[in-house]
Amino acid sequence: MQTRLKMRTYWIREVNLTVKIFDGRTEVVSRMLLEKNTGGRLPLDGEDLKLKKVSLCGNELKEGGGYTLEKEKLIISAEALEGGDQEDLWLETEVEIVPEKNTQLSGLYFSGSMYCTQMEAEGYRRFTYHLDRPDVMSKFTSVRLEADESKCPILLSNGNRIDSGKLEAGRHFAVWSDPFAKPSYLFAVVAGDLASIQDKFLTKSGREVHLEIFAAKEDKDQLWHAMRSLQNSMKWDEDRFGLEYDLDMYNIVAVKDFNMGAMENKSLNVFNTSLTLAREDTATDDDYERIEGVIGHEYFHNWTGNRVTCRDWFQLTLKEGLTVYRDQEFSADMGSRARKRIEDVRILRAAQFPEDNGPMAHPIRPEKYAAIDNFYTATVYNKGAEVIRMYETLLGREGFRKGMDLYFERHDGSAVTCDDFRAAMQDANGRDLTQFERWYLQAGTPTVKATDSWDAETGTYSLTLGQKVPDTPGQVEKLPMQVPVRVGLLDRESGKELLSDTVLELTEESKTFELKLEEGATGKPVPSLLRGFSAPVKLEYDYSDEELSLLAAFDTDSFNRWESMQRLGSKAVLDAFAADDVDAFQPDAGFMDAMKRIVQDRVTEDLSLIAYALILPAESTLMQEAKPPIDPTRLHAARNRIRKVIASELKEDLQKRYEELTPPEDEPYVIDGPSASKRRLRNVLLAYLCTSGDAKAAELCGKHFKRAKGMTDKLAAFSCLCNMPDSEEAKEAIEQFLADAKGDANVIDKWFASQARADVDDLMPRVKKLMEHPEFSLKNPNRLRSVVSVFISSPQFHLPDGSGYDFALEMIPKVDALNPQVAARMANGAFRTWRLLDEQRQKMIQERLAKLTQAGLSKDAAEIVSKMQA
Ligand code: HT7
Ligand code: ZN
Repeated sequence: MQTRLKMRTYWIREVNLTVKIFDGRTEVVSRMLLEKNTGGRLPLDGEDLKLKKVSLCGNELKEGGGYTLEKEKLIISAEALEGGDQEDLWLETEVEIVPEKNTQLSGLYFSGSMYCTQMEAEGYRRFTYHLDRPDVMSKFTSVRLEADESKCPILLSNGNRIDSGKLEAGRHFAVWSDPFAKPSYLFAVVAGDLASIQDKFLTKSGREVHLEIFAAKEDKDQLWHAMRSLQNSMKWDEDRFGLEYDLDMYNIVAVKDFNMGAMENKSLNVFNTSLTLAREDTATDDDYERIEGVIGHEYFHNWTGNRVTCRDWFQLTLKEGLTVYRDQEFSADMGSRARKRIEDVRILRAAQFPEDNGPMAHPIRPEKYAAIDNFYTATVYNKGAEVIRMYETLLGREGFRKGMDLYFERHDGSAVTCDDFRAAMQDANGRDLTQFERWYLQAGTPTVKATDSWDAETGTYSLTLGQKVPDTPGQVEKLPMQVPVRVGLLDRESGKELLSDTVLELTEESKTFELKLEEGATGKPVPSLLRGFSAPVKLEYDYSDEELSLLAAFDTDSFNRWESMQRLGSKAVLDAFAADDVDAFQPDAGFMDAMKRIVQDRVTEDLSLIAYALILPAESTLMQEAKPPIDPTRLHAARNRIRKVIASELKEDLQKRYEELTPPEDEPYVIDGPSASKRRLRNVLLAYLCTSGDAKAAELCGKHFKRAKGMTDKLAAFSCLCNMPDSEEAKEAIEQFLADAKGDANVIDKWFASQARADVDDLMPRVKKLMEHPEFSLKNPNRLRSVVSVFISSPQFHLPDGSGYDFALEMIPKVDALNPQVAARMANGAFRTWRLLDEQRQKMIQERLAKLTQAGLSKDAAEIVSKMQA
């Protein structure tokens, strides 16, 4: 268990590598220039390495005479290190590894047409011996790659290619040199038979950067969206933060086997193909947007992560929270800011709030970990981004920029902490941000409770805000946070704004603010609270349905217009959930009227905002709002019931709007924001029109499927058809979709995922059948996620017979034997909400967790299973 930093005895200032790739084995020779820090013995990290030779300043060391081997450590003795008289201390190690057998996808591994690396967080130690920690920054002056030229014509690493040439026996080499010192986690190698597209970017100071994106040959025509996204990211970072690219070359490689989304290795990003490849018939509008965002994210890391990196992995949010914030801002500027904010908060609520409220709850700067890979979480990333956003809310956009400038001025080229970032924000703005540190220290989603009063005589509106940070495993009795609460006030009758955007700063447990209206009011104003979701908290205020309807219609804050509809929707579902007969439940007329107004809204230009207003809160979000113990099957039925009532009572309006949005057959398919929003709304309407699951619904869906010109519409119809699997239309579509995929892995993943999340009672046997399909594989994380992880987050996973839980019990050890990182995520996804469930399900899960404890799991999976039980 890591809880604090260990002292370093030496630094590694320079690295020269020779990597010789052969079929079935790879030799890695690492020459490291050491610099004494405290002195003493030098423990180097290494995992699954076959050690061939160790030498120091040209003299071979022997085991027991110069070095010892311990579990996952090569220890160079203090005597050997201090015994010589050379000025430069060059340590050389020679190891052999087998990338072809590396199913963990950490270190150097083989994936289809290429060898590639994934070093973050601790993969470099699976490649060669090293001080594998982010504060050890070294110049990789010479990285020589050798391989068979016909199998691996492309040889890539970080920085610039400084030499290349032919060798004997059909082999060739390339030598790369990176002028920037970097930690080992940013090192990368790619070798394979790849195709590429090329373009360039001229930086603001006139540097011409060669841009190249590589992929398997058959995917070459799906790379242009990634290229445009990269160019847009480079321009945006210059415009918004004054940050310019610093090398002459920027390469991206798309790989099909990858544990996460992408990796920001210096000048050689490696991407999951699912976040790189896009063509209108293979990728949805959401995919296009995600790709743009992640290309931006990895590019932005060049400054926030690479030029300024983390002192240790506890500081992970320093680079990840900040970079997510930056990619969110980039996407907001490229598309619609209002829509992006809603999307980001939807993700936060669906993925991070459950984490904060479950056994894995941790502060954005975790206090301890067994496997750091388990802490690449929604808390570190998404809540971390919200924390960065609060600096901006508190300091203003200009103040935030001043803080960023000072941060780079102070820390460029070093490995620092979250405190250093906070200090830069504080010092650049002359503000005391001491209390703000609590956002880094305390886990759990704070609750902010608002109450108010109105003095009609003096026209004074008083708002009292109280906060509470909940207890979380291992953390109790927390201190008040510094919470920026953005508010406005609306007139109760006309909906007119009486007080425009004002940021209140809540620093105590409770405080009353007296707000001065900008205009006369007809009665007690209606507060619009936490505008733009100005802090990652749960806001409690006793809104009436009428007040929510008023906000939904008139609030000038687009986020709170959406939020009001979410509150109404949530209330409707939870009322149905509590009703004696869920299937006969009738929601309030006020809610139905508000829904009707939204469907009939012909004024709002951004159709995505209408689409999102019509979508009820996700089940994982509702799970956080319902009172435990919760029967998830009943919650699912309650949400479905409300959807069905909307569909039947508003049928004509839904149908009319759907038809209005149906494009003429000859209309060309365009990929841009307004067209995507149009499709989004039309597809939300389609899903409502299909809730009945009857023959008419199947017919409509079948038609939508056949007429679809791009993947967005095709997948929307396909997903609905998977909910009616016995219809002829569905059977036909299931065959057609797979045939149309023509072997494209991303499309086949969609085919699997839509079926694995279908809303059908017999989902479990269907999923097992899907796993017998020849295209299914346990080894490819995307494919595995598209079936197993998707099923595990479906309501059917919780069927009362426990078959879903048995399935997880069977799958987790199987996957763990191949890929611990993926297995750990699976275990987390399966069981993290178990304490919210009813007694019977809790008991069933406890039994499975106890069995998993005995299953000899990896460090990654074992940490999750043990936390679940704590
Ligand atoms: N910084 C990257 C993290 C990452 C990663 C972490 C653990 C295991 C595999 C991984 N692949 C990528 C991605 C990012 O946040 O930019
Ligand atoms: Zn990142």
